[in-house]
Amino acid sequence: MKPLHAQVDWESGVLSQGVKRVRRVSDMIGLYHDEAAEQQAVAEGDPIVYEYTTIELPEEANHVLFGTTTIFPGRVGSEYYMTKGHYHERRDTGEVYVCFSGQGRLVMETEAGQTEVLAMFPGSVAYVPPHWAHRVSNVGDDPLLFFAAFPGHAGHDYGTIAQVGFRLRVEEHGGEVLIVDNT
Ligand code: M6P
Ligand code: ZN
Repeated sequence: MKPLHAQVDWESGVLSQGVKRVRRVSDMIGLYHDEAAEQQAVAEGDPIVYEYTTIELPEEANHVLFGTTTIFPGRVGSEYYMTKGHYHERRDTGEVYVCFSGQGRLVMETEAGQTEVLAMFPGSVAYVPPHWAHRVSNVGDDPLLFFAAFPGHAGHDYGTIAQVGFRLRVEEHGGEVLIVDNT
């Protein structure tokens, strides 16, 4: 294939030439801790939690997939708006995150039970090594925009997270960001 060129819209975070996907609270049922708050949010207009745009490329090991994500500010109960989060189907693949704007937390864990939380802020770069599940929460009052890149054959495994959940939750309590242990 030929090289390609795209552009990030700094306002919306949308990547030109990409395919945009929208995730609402109803797309994430069971992922937030507070089920009643989830149902209430869906009943009260089912807000958009995040959007992500990826440029469609071959899902092969020698390619690098990339895209941008915008997580809107908000909470379901005490829990900040977040991405679904996933392991890679191919566990031996990593990912790079570059934050453009906003304030977030990158929550990671391994199947062996290790956990890690890194702050995301404008200019922060985070590396998710192979074997770590990853999810991002927006802990600020503005949209959180970031760029991600990962090997083409990585694949997304949402099932493991849907079944067992993340060990850590990112919540607001008394105006503070709190990392709560689910286990
Ligand atoms: C980032 C990348 C993508 C991911 C997207 C949304 O852009 O990690 O691979 O699809 O965020 O996150 P999720 O797939 O967990 O909903
Ligand atoms: Zn990933």
